[in-house]
Amino acid sequence: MTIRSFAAAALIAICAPTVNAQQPAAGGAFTLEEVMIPMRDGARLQTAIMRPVGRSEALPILLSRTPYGVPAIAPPIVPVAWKEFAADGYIFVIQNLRGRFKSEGTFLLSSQVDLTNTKSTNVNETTDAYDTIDWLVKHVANTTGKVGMFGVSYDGLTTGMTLLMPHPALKAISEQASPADQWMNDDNHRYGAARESYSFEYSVYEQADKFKNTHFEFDIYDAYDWYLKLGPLSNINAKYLHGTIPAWNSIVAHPNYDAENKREAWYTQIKGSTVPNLNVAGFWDQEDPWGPWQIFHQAAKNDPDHTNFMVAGPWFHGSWRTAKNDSIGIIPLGGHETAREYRENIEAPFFRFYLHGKGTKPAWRATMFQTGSNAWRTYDSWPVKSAMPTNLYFHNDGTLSFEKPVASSGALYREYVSDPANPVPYRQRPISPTYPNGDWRRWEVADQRFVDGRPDVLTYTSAPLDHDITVTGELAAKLFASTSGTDADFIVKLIDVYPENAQPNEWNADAGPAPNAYARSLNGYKLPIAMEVRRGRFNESFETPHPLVAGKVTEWTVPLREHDHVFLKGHRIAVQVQSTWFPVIDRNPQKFVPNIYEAKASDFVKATQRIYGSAAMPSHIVLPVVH
Ligand code: PG9
Repeated sequence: MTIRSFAAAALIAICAPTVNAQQPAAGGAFTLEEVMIPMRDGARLQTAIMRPVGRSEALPILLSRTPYGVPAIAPPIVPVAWKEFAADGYIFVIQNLRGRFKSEGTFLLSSQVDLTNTKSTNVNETTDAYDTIDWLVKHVANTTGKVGMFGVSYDGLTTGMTLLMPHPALKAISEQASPADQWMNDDNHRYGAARESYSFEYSVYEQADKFKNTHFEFDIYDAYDWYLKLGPLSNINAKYLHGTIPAWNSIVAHPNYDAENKREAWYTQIKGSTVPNLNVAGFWDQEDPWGPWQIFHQAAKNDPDHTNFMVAGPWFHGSWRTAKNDSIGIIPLGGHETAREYRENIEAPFFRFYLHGKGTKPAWRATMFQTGSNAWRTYDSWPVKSAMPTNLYFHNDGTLSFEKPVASSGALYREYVSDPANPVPYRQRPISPTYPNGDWRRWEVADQRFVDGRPDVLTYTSAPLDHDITVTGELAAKLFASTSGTDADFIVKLIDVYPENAQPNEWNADAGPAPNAYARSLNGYKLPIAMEVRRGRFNESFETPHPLVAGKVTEWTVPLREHDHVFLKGHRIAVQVQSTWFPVIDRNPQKFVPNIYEAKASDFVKATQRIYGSAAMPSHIVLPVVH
């Protein structure tokens, strides 16, 4: 979650303690009025209405709906995340979702919408948004009657879900990092593999206490150790939650892609681009990197007026709402302040056009901040037609190249032993809790050298590139792999390896590096471009898990999402393959059990994993290369 919304984060930070009702600003930037807006079932939702001081003309409304809390006092200054909106002028409205803080009703932490049920008791985030907009245009004075919605993550989800039944006054939305299907990807799972640390800690964060965001208290400093000591995932309820957190109970009650999980995949009900929508995704989003693309693609199926847009950039979860975002971790972005540039040149003009009727409609279908080249690119179609799927092959000597392996008498595979008792950490230890914000938000840009040399991580590395390789579109890995067990995970990471001399050493050679300076260099940096896990039990079917046949080589597809990156001349490309990614992904017992969430400690066993790189079984990455 982290920078999930300016509403909860930036605004709450600057608008300290509790005030209700009318709050005239004392020289501040906004006035704030708190109202309780009634929904169709009678529940009333706590809503803060903030009007810019000194703007007497009728203004459109920009609404956000959040589970994280609304500001209690008027913002004294224009928050960074709203700065580019200020000149145009909007009435900002932020609402707590039902069941959160003072909002009445029950917070289900659910994306289910049944549009066939029209009873007034059938309420969900789509109907609550509809009812809120209806109330706002009827009751808020001096508006233009036009409403926009935007928000990051949960606030992006509540924004995106308006596509299913938009109120006529809703003229434009921007869903940003919205989850689309929590079993298939995004916060809680990756193709059915549980995101153990995130989904547990987030469920507690949002459902332990209606009136606050709760941090689970770890009694061991390194979360890696805490989760390892925990043992099987069933111990979360057995030892800590005791069935008190509904969202967690629901996750463990539905391990497969069953009807309940499919109902949560709300985006499949999108019939087309019903409201102009600016979808926003981060290439290094540690929570919801996948949802915005699915929403974009689903709406694109029926978009005759071309009102469905995609933007992506070098961002972690919501970092396009920070002041600059001029680097990702220590990787500079060519002097671009990508967050400010996005808001100034894309987001503000988008809402200006649809809500103020000024400026022009975007002429493009997709805009990306392409990394490597560090440049904004616009595309009139996405996927980009000129991108050619190109295979990058694994070789058994540990190299990676565009040449397919040829038949030889050499080894057909490389192998390693995966031990659930000693899982590969997903980031450098000690691992901080997800909340409050520690290193969590940046872990996907961390230098992957931290696992080099582990006997349970295979690395393949190319020669230095003799020309730039531009990769624009959807990536995937195809593995030919076997396991000695009857279930297995494979994690694939595609990595951009910086040259050893990427930047001059910062220190005086005689004096030696300053404390911690050595790790702050780009020299030899292994930047992950794409990473994903697949769980073998779901290779044949997401609905019904099947055991793998021990020793049998099968083809695995590991989707690696959509990207826009240039591997520069002189860099190398690397791939890492491993079978644990802990504790962000729960451990696979490696022995087939009907339900991993009910596995016992004794079910977790070592397994030997083989990755083939032969002429007949050529494991590879598929890159969408643009020439
Ligand atoms: N990633 C968070 C989330 C969104 C929707 C559902 C569950 C979790 C968030 O940052 O809001």
